[in-house]
Amino acid sequence: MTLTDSTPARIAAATAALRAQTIEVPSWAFGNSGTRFKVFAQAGVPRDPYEKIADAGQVNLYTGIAPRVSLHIPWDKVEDYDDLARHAKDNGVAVGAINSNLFQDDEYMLGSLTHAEPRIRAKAVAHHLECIDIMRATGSRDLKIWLPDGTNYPGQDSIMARQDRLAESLATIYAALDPDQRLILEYKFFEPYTYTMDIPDWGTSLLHCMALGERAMVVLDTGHHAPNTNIEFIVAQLLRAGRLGAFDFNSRFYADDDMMVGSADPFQLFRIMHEIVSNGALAPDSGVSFMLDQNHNIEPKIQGQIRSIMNIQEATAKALLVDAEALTAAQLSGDVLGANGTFMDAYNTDVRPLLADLRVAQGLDPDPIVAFKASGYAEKVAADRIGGTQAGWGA
Ligand code: PSV
Ligand code: MN
Repeated sequence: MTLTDSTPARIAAATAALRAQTIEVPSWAFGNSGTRFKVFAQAGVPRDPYEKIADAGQVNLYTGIAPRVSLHIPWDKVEDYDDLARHAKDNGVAVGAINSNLFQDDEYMLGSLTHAEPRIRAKAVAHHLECIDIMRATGSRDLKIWLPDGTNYPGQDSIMARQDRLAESLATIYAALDPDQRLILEYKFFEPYTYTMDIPDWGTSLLHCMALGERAMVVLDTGHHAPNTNIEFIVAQLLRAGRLGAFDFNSRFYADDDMMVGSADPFQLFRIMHEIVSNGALAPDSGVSFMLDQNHNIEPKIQGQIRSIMNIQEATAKALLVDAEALTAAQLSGDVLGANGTFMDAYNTDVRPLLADLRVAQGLDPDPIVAFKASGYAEKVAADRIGGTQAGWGA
């Protein structure tokens, strides 16, 4: 199918929805990254949160749809958060979700929010109270928690007692939030622990969120499922429950690979965006925050973020071009092949001209990567950012 097969009305509606779409980028994507074997250093990588935010500003400058940057605490700790928020504004962006960190402290080896020792649980809770203060200073809405806790051996700890401790810790954190702030809770089925993870799946996250209250929502990281999991089914379930708070978008082949969104399986990304679009969750006030969570190991950082954003835009545009009436009619009449054909027609449409036109209409270059490369920013920061310590995964 080509674009000309879509009605002008559908194209106009798709364009309007694409104009309103926003995607949040993670500060940690701009630092050096790698695997547990090697972290590769790249020229021009930021040395502090200010430089990370400046790089995030570049992503927004060329795509026009990345107006927020998520921070990770303590990696992005600064003296003056009002000043950091001002710096973000000067760079055309705002502070997005504040991510807590429970995975880099020796005392958390056997757990943080679930630890058997009350003193260590209190320390982990206190870290979140600090994150909430940072949210107040930066104007951030979402406290994002990924819980790395778990066990490696059967019998190592009580599965039930850990859930009870977790529920109590989360309730204390939730109670400290302001009325306009949310707690968004991520799940992951394995890693760093191998036998149990304390929040391994969307069901566990959802149960905790429901016990906490309305402003607790689930975060779906696309890399955090077993191979072949039907992620769009989970998206539909969470939307139905009104508890899909955010995505951490990335792509994976084998494990939690954290690669560019849509690079491994663009069709899966389209299927996810179809659930979003067809259930009205693309609207800016839907409560679903679209975030990236990636670490670029071998590709240039800023371009990697731009590519991911373009991939999400393409999947979204295709989902917006689905002939919803024809699809519903085929579904209701039991026309299996017709329904699937309508779905695939949209997926197989080349939407790149539509997105290029949209960018031009917004005063942007039709190709954000070409424009970024031509700007000379990468060469400039490589020359300027000499000395100091480059930010890396974990700093
Ligand atoms: C954990 O794998 C995770 O997806 C969480 O979102 C963390 O905060 C992030 O990665 C850190 O890279
Ligand atoms: Mn994540």
